[in-house]
Amino acid sequence: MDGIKTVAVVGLGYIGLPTAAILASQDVNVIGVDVNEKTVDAVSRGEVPFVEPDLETYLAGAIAQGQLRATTQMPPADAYVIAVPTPFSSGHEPDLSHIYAAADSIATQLTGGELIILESTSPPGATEKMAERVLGQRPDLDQSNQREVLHFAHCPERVLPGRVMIELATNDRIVGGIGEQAALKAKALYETFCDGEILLTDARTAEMAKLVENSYRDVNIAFANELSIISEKLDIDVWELIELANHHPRVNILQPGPGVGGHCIAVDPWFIVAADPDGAQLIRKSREVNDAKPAWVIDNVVSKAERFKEPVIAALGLSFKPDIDDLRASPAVNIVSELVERLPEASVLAVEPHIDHLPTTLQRQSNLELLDQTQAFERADIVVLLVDHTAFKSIDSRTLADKIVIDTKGIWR
Ligand code: SAJ
Repeated sequence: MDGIKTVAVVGLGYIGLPTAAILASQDVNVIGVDVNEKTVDAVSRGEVPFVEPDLETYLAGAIAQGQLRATTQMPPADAYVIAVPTPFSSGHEPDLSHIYAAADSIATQLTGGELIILESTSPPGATEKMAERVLGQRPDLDQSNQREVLHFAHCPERVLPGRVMIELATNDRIVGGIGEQAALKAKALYETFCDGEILLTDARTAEMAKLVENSYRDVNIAFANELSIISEKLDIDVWELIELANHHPRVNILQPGPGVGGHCIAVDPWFIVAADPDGAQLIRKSREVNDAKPAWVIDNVVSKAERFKEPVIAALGLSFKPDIDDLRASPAVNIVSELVERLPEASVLAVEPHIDHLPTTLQRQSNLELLDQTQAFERADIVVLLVDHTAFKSIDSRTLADKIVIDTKGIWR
């Protein structure tokens, strides 16, 4: 594979760790790098610090066979895959500090000829900026007018949490090189484990493609969320409405919910807005529509709670989407947090089968408990369904008969 024997995967999170594990399952020597010692220790023991089907099997095999090791120190390697977070600042501007920190650390190890791939979701131009930064620190390796001495590429990840190990192997992959040689080298690396088509382009287009995919989904969820608000006013069942409209051969409306969460779809569209604030009208508005949905749910619950002196509210689900334990940027967490603030006389009973303790953001609230479904249903006056976990779908409708039900995902219709 084009002289690539050792790959350092920088950032052992939800994307970096699965990528490191799948690369190690091929004939590649992989070094996982993370600034967090606890993560490195867990990975070294073959433990996955989060829930992702099949990942533990891959990881345990790779560690046992000596194909993968983890460290906090940036090593020399033939290729680097950077998968660090790219959050946005309070003003919705992309924060590239983790990418720059990784690039600075990589720059110290380079000898020439290495491939440096940025996988982190990034605003257009980020890979070029990263390359400039590395070359700025290593002018000895900057021979841009002659041949490519270092190779830079952007290869956005597009895997769905919960299906990561399958989608890493089967999804088509966009590879954007700074120069054709970089793109071809990166393609050869991904071909070791990816059976999907590998599509070559330049780095800027690859960056934008990733942002566009998630914005497409965000805009379409915003459409569904707007329909749910309009339908409520018009006394129409939005779930039936969408199901009927989707029978049209060219209509495919997504599902409304309590808001859009996670670290991708609720973040990436802002990178396009930041890149062209005047042009990105629809993309910005969709973000605003989706971000406003939790407040709409909260107002609904608060108005239903008014008839009780000391309402007991069961909140079903805390994760940002079904059947995972990931609570980051979850609209359900925000809704529960706001409900306990706004209704101090209420008891809020959170039910989340995928966790065994409340996140720190919720722990201090005295009128909030984490309970199992049966205990919560025994006490609840109001049941608000926030996540369509499979476990909730089989709830017997008779247990809901004497409760006020607010079903934000339409699973009990
Ligand atoms: N959601 C709805 N209605 C829907 C679909 C989703 O309200 O019809 C909500 C979910 O409940 C969740 C949020 O949207 O709160 C995002 O969930 P998701 O399943 O749409 O997406 P993510 O964030 O788990 O993963 C997305 C995927 N992107 C696309 O489908 C275009 C995934 O392929 C990307 O790799 C990932 O973002 C990423 O890392 O960027």
